[in-house]
Amino acid sequence: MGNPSRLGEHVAVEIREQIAILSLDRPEKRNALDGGTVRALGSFFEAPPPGIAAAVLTSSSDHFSAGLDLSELTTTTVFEGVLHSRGWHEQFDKIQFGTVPVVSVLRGAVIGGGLELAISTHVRVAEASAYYALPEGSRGIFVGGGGSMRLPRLIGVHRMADMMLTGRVIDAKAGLDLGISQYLVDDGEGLATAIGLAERISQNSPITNYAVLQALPRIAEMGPQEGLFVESLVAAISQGSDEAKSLLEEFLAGRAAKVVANEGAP
Ligand code: 1HE
Repeated sequence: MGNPSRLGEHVAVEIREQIAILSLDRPEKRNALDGGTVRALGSFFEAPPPGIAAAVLTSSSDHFSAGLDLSELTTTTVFEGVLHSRGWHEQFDKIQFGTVPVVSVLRGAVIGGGLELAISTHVRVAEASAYYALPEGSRGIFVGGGGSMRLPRLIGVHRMADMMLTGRVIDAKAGLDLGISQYLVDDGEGLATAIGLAERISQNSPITNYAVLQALPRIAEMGPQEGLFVESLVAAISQGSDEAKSLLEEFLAGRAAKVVANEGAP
């Protein structure tokens, strides 16, 4: 059974066996992200409860997040603005480069800092209602939660520039085609889909999941020869684990699941 509790003021947490379900829960402000919420998310992923193998990040309402709580920037100095943004970087890095794979459920507004949070997660399931925008240009600000580093890697600098310059809103289908989400489901089906994916992820060998979170994004940033060498090291470390040996033996003895065509199709 679950045990809902809270993480800071605006995040509900439920633990279901090996899966942690975190719900942004500030519907009256469309899940606008204040400093306390960003820090609470980072603290959770910096030191997940023992036994948690995967997490789901969702929303308790119709919107994932309207982005930065704009009321926080009205009196900040330039230097405070730098520290504010650096704080988001630190917390979102704890998600992307943590130990627990995170599946997010995107619906309604996924805007500004909400989009930056979403793309710090590893697998994104969009419901049909999801839409993505970067209205920073119209607010006189710039992305500050890692968007200029993460989003161009997903959709390209030119598309991000278009979103910021023109205020273009990307719908859920276009977001799937661009890679903002990896899955697109009907409204109301996101959470069940995400939990199913998290359960599947939690059955993997922990060392493989760790390598996917820690090694894969780093290798992708390396030159080809450096990347290939590091890949060999990570492959050797993973295959050397006792768990890998027993999983390989299970397959060879005909006791492990086979790959099934079309399994997990979006
Ligand atoms: C907010 C915020 C917010 C809503 N900060 N309070 N993000 C934006 O520029 C998006 C701004 N929000 C919107 O465009 C709309 O609110 C929505 C499309 C998301 C939803 O519209 P709607 O009609 O359902 O709700 P609403 O009436 O606009 O908002 C409900 C309340 O939430 C209202 O407050 P109230 O006291 O009048 O009830 C809004 O003021 C409040 N609210 N969004 C603060 N974002 C690390 S850098 C990242 C930089 C960014 O994220 S820039 C993008 C910011």
